[in-house]
Amino acid sequence: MERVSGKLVLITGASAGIGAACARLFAGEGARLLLVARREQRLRELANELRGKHQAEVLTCGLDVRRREDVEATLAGLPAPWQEIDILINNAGLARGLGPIHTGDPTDWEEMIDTNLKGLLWVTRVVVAGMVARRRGHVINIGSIAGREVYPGGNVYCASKFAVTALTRAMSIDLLGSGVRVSTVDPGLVETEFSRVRFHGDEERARRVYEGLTPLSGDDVAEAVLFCATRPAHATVRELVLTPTAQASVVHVFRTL
Ligand code: NDP
Ligand code: 8X3
Repeated sequence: MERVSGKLVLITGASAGIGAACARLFAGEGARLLLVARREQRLRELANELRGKHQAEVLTCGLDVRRREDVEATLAGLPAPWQEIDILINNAGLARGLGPIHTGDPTDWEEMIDTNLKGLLWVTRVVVAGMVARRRGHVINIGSIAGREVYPGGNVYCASKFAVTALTRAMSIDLLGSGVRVSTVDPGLVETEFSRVRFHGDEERARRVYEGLTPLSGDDVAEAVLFCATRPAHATVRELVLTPTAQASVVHVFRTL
């Protein structure tokens, strides 16, 4: 088994949900953490928690992954001990809206494509170049079952996550023999801030998404990410799909209401 102790792990979207859960789990395993998101105050609070609980080494960066120049400048400007990233967890992402294609808001569409697809590319381009030069590293994308199946109103969010699936597979081919591993963890329903963000702060509508079933937690997904990160060097988890037991597909969900 590979150990993550002492490894430098970059987590995008670490201020909430799955990203924050990954930060807590990897800190407990002794990893060094580079935490990225727009809400820097939240990152600082999380960093203080992890330093207190685990004596973790943590660096936080307020960064919007949609801004390519900022991504490049931030990563290029990291202090020397924080440059050599061992594991990149591409987690920053969001859904906006659930309307059909003819009434969808193009601003929402741009936000999803700019974050879930282009943001992932900007970060990956820089980080993977360093990994290839060092001949070691692991990219773990957080995709979704929405990147494998579509559902009503999922249109552009699904397209952005199908793109992540395509990129995971393409990167796996491009990086064959480079010493850099590529995995994707594709969850179903996870109760985080995701639905609140999707419905622009409508708490009641967000709550109903998880009504009548036990959804995954961010911690459940973090465990799957850690599993990918700890396989022995000769074994790579390519694609790991994790759903609540009450979910068989994007639309088949068993609810006790
Ligand atoms: P949350 O809303 O709880 O967390 C999303 C994280 O992404 C936040 O930390 C947010 O930080 C960050 N983020 C969003 N936009 C940007 C940006 N432009 N730049 C930097 N960081 C950004 O949702 P989840 O934890 O559920 O989502 C994490 C990932 O998991 C996403 O890629 C999502 O698509 C995926 N996923 C979620 C599922 C679910 O049911 N919840 C299921 C399958 C996949 P900040 O706002 O501070 O920038
Ligand atoms: C999030 C899961 O089914 O809400 O990627 O799209 S779903």
